[in-house]
Amino acid sequence: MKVTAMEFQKTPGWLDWYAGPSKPRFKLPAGAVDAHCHVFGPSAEFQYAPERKYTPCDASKQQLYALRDHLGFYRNVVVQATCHGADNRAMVDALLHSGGKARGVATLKRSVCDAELDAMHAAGVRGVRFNFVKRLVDFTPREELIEIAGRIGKLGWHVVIYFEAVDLPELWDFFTSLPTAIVVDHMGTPDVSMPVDGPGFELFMKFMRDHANVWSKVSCPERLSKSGPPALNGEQNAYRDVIPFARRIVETFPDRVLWGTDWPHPNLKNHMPDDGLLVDFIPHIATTTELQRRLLVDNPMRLYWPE
Ligand code: 0GY
Repeated sequence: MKVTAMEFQKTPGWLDWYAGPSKPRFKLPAGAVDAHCHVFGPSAEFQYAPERKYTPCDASKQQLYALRDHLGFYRNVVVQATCHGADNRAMVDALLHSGGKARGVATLKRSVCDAELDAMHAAGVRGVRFNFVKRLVDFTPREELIEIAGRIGKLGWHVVIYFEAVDLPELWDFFTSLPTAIVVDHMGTPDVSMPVDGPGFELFMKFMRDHANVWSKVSCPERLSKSGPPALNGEQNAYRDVIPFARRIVETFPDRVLWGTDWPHPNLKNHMPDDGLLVDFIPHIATTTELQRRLLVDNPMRLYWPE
């Protein structure tokens, strides 16, 4: 009997990533790092996890690295996507084929053995992602996460956390008990229709202010914006409602911020961004060459390539 590869049907309404992105007008500093991006499959080689909450289109390492070169980045941090569960093979394969220009963030279960951790470290993994976004993952007991954080801390890795802003109060004690550096995805997903000095975002600012081990990715305007993309807004105003939030974080904590494209942009419902225009958003949130260099080069290098 002929064995055929499992075929995966994209989640209905899934938006494919944008082929043919524009060339950014903003010239990235030499050595810039795209510190948040993913690979999906390709599913014929790296199957999607049975427990996944969505089935994406494939987005390969070759396509990711072609985008890197097109946009003018030099390095990537490839973050394990939830559609692959704790099967990190696609992400690790991308690191191994990057010529040392990519590092990674894994998803782990407590069953992972030390030899697997060592192999991931050798491939370039430097962090583990704890995801609390309920539409993306099932619940993992806190004691399992604490155990994992203790183990990866010994390797010098950090914890990346992804959560919805409304859940920060409940997660606060857990987050602040973690022994490693902590990197928050997408600014803790603020509601950007609320004031930038309102209680919701003030709580996030306090989280960063009171805990010197907390970093933030000032990423995903396309996910957070309610005012919308360039086509709706005119290029100068693209994602304008996100600017005060990102700029406040960059200017208050210039040494603890990172930026990433989030390519291939999982789960966007309304529009798929042109990654070139996302790069052109950077000077709106990091307004000086000094801030841009820290955001795009110095900070990610300190965290992912400290050697
Ligand atoms: C992101 C955001 C999302 C998804 C994932 O791993 C993932 O599936 O990260 C999302 O749907 O908000 O950071 O890419």
